[in-house]
Amino acid sequence: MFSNKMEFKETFLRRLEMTCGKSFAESTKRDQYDTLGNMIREYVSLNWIETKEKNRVAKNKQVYYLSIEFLLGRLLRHNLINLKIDQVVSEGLAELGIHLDEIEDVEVDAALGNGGLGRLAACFLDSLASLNLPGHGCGIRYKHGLFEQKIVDGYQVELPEQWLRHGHVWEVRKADLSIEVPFWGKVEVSEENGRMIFRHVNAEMITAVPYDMPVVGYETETVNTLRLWNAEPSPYPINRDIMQYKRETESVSEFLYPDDTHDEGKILRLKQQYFLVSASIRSIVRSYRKQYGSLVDFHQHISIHINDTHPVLAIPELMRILIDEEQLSWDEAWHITLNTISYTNHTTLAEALEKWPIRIFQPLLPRIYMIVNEINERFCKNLWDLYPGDWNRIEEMAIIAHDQIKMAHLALVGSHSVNGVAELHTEILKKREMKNFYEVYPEKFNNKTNGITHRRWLIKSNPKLTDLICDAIGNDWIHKPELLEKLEAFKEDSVFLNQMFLIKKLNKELLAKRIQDQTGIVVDTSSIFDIQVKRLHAYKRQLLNILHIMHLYNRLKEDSSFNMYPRTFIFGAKASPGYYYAKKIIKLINTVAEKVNNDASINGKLKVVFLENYRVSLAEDIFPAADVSEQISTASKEASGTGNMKFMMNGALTVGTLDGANIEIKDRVGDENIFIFGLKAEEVLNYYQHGGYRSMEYYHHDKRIRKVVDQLTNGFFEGVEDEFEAIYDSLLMQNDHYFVLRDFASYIQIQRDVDTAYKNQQKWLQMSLMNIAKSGYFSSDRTIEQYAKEIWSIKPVGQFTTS
Ligand code: CBF
Repeated sequence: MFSNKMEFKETFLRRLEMTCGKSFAESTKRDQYDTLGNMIREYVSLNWIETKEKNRVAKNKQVYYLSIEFLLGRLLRHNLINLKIDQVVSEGLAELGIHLDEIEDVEVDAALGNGGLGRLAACFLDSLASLNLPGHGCGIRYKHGLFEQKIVDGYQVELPEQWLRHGHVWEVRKADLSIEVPFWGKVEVSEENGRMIFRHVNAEMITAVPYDMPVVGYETETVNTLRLWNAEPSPYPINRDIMQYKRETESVSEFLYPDDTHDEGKILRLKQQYFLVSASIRSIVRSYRKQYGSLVDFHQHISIHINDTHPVLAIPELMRILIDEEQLSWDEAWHITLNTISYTNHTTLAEALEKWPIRIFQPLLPRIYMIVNEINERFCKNLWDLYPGDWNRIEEMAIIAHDQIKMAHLALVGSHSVNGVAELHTEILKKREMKNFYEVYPEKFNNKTNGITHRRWLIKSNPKLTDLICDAIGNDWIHKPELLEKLEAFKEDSVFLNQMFLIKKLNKELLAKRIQDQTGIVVDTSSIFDIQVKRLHAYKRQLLNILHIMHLYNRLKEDSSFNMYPRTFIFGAKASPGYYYAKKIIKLINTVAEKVNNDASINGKLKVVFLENYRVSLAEDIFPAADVSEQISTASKEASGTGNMKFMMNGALTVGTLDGANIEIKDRVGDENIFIFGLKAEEVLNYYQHGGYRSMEYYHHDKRIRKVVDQLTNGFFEGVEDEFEAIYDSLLMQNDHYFVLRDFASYIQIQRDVDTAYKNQQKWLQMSLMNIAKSGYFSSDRTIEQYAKEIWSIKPVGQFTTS
């Protein structure tokens, strides 16, 4: 399409006129964005076709990553970088008087996910393509992604997100590949030639229409596919009000559920899950049959990964196809299914473990229910053989018990691999949460510590640091991120460290400008930028952070000689709309911000900023500007975390508990380059099991605690006296389930250590350097290589086009 700047400009101008029907002079930024986006999508289409063809001809084993969430963010710049045409394009545009940044700003984030789990799926897609691995995503094309957050008077207000309002240049609708997904109806059972035949009749069909997006690998010809399914009315006849049917149908892909840790318990959620699974598996099987005919070797050529339990119906759905359509025996079908499906667990939070009442499940998915029931019966029978007479154990482990279907149990039984997302998390699964299952299937359990794509989270979001690294150690680390370790050699190089300092300063200035534009708050860029950005949840303990800020404020007010390095505390967090407590924390952060930021007597030593509508594109500006990364969850609660890795890769130092992947970060950077505090997981779990913690004692014995807790309700925040009662009660009346007060003293102390450390700039920069140098392990390339080798057995194909 173009191979140099001149050609690019010519093509761009021609295409702009042709697609928008306007002259260049008349064109808007959106016209320019659409033109460029379409051009780039077409630019990759030959390789897209070629990749599919290569996989088909070579009969490569493929993996399909089924996920109810893909938190993609923006794609324009990311694709330009991966194609290595970002420079040609930005220079070409500049010669036309267009700034690429401005065009990029037109792109709305594709926010089809809530947080960690969805963003992980997006990072994995990037790594799969960049490593030339045949791996594709399957998800839902929600009309509205995660809600847009506004802060009004300190409160979160939710607005529907509208990413498709202007269309989406990266997708291709493939209506000819639509799939009919059946719901409701009943199953007729008959016997024909000695075989049981199951017919799902009177079903109501929903048409799943695929929209494919190219997933472009870095410096490679590989272009994989992300297939998102759109729910549309089916042309099949229905016996009911057509308008109601249309509304109900479309609602299946209308909204992303705005929570990844609570089971909303809605029928629509179950519909979404089966819709995703059924459409994806039927379409995988359809193309498989075209190539191979029979499904007997399916598992040799196809791997299906389920990202948490949301797509777990993949297990009975594949069984259904193999038995009802392919006419295999139960045992044959089970062998294929088990060897095809693998499962990742992302959390041990009880409220996230999905359970469906039979009364909802059975009528909606009658044939699938029969299969789940059969799986359960066979499983319980096996358990009986293993543990004769141990009813309690069997009842606890059953897939169906007390009129409910336990999705995690189905996943554990029907997958050949079960992995946690960080070492500690996997150990907790094995030793506690899934102990019974681990005893039966020890060979299934394994760990795959999460990772992040360094292409988005370093190369794209921090170009200056990227250039500095390349100047210092060359470019090889881009393909082998563990080579970032070579940076260690610059630990004593004051010129290099000073450049790091200047880059951080520049990134802080950019963020400061954004803060001022968005909130009006002026922040001091020489202060410590101390940042906590993630979903708002009690276990993530944004409360601990804000109570500590209140404590610092108290110190500054009480003691004019209190010496602290100026700090800017920055928050970004969305609370699930129905999560009352989390919303109160947002209000508290904003209330503290209001008070602290407007108190001239503290001489700007403390600033508090809440950035609204935290999302991928905002995160890309935040991570590069951070000095301190807050990873302060109650130990044992955060399965892994991935923000911790993004901060580290951009040179921020972690203040964290020994939770999730923080532990592995500490193991790599060493105790001297991280700030660890608080209870350990073992201690927390022992408290939960045996009791012994009384938050009231901490309140009474530590006057620093008493002061901040009392301030929640004693009128310290004028006009909002009743606002924070729920928080006060959670800490004292409900015995502080997340150990905020228990960890408070140790948190104050570690924050003093941060203060002292930052004052020694040279030392701080060395610590920061060590974090960047050791971050290569946390690239999702390493994680995906492990999945590819140890779970999916897939191999790279294709070759790099350039060096
Ligand atoms: O594994 C990715 C992330 O998933 C979660 O966000 C999740 O279960 N939804 C966990 O809470 C994170 O710890 C984890 O990093």
